[in-house]
Order: sequence, then C-alpha cells, then structure tokens
Amino acid sequence: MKITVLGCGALGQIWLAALDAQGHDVQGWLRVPQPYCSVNVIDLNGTTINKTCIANDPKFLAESDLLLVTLKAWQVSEAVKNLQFILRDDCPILLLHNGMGTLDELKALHQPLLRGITTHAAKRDGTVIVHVAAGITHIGPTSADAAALSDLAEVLQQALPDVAWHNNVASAAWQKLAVNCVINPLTVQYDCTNGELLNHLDEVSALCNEVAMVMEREGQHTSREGLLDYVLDVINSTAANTSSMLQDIRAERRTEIDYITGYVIRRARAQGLATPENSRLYELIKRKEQDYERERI
Ligand code: KPL
Repeated sequence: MKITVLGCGALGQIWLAALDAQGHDVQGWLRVPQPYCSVNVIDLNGTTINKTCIANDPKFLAESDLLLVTLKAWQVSEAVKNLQFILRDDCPILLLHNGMGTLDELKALHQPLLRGITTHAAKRDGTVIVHVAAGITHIGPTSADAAALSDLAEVLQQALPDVAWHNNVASAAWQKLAVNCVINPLTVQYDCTNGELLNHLDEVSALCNEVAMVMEREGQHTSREGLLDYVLDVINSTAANTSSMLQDIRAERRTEIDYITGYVIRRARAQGLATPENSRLYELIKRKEQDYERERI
C-alpha cells in the first residue's frame, strides 16, 4: 500500500519504520515542508533502524491509500483540513492521538474517517526514538463510509501488532480518555511517574467517579468501580512511565489538556453535570501552559 504518515514524532517514526519493513511504500509529512524525513528508531528487540523516507510529496499524497495521522490532538484538524483536497475522496484517514474532540472538528471531511487508540509507548532519547513497550492499537470507523474498512486492521497488524478492529470504537476511546483524564494531569500536579499516583488514591478515585458519571450519560457502559479498577491497572502496568502530559509540561510544549480533561468538562456541561476535580486540574494545566507562553513573549 501507499501510505502517508502525517506527523513524524515518536509514534509516527515507529509506524513509518514498521510499515516500511512490511514492504509498504511510505512517506512522512511534516509541518515544515522538507523533501526527506529521518526515521531513527530502536525497536522492541533493541535493533536500530536508520532510514531516510521521502516527505511532503503532494503527488505521493494524492496517490496514497491511507493517511495515518500521528500528530498531537490539537494539531490534527488544521493539518488534516490542509491536506484533504489533495487526497483522493476514498482515501481513509486514521487518527491516532490521545483525547477526543477532533472528530467534531472534522465533520465536513469527504474521506472515510477512522479513529485509533494505541497503548504502544515510545520516547525520544536525543535524536533517537525508543519503542519502549509493545501495545494494542484499537481502530474503528467514525463515518458510515469507513465501516467497510476492517481489512485495514489486518494490514496494520502485520506491521505493528496488535491491532484490533472495533465496529464501536467509541467505547475504547472513552476508556482511554478516562485513563488520560486521571493519570496525565495528576502526574503534572505531583510531578511524578504514573506509578507514584498510587500515593494519591483519593484524587484518582474522585476523578474516576466524575468521568464514569459523564460516560454513563454519554451512553457508555461503565461503573465507577469498573473504571477505577481499569485505571489502577494502567497505573500499575505503566508505573515507570512519565506521562505524555508531564513530558509536554517539562519541555514547555502545549499539552493535549483541551482534548482530554477539556473534552470531558465540555460533555459534562452539555449534560448538566458538575466535574469539580476535573475543572481544578484543567485550570492547573492551563495556568502552567500560560506561564511559559507568557515568558516567551
Ligand atoms: O497514554 C498515556 C500518556 O502518557 O499519554 C498513559 C496511558 C497515561 C501512559 O503514560
């Protein structure tokens, strides 16, 4: 297949390396146009993959059979809208990012739209991307014309297992959203690893209660206890991780808070629900972002 990967950060490079190794014809697409992009990955076996891929070629993009979007949530809609008129109308677009809300921003797209949630972990170490932990990528349709694209899961499974197809991907998306709502901002508040949140179980539990309440109103099957158990499992299995939000804050980058906690707060408001603990953390993260943005002026 001909595949363009939009966003050549940690996740993007892992996918570029894996798809290329499977014999797919791949290119990267970067915000600052350049004809080539470097893929510099240490895979799960410790093997170094060093490749130069073509990048930002509009002809390749127009012929692509898949646009895989690995950007941060807040970068997605503008970047995809800029490319939509070059893509074929039947070229599937698969969004792989933390948080929710981008689908609302991309309602007018002509192309079949899929969303994905991944638990693969990768981190940048200088100029190298280290694939730290294997995971599962759940993908599924978000528009009627994407419902028949389940074969894509098999193609992606061959490249970077595990990949699971879900006709109702919203359920997996909400579960991941809940995890990110709890772990990401709390690790910023305490400047700690995911595992250290076990010392703050009252806040973990209060956040789970609020998110479970919103999920129930949004028609998702869940319970406070079930969600708390799930979040505690993720805290334990990613105990040594520095959450992506804490990494962003430490590097003074914009975080995905508007698409994580911000999304839950917006849905809660629409349902007439109060989410004080989420609101407190939302304000905390926004203040931190504003502090370093102000320093730059
Ligand atoms: O997705 C994550 C993130 O850091 O964004 C978790 C699951 C919290 C793992 O660190």
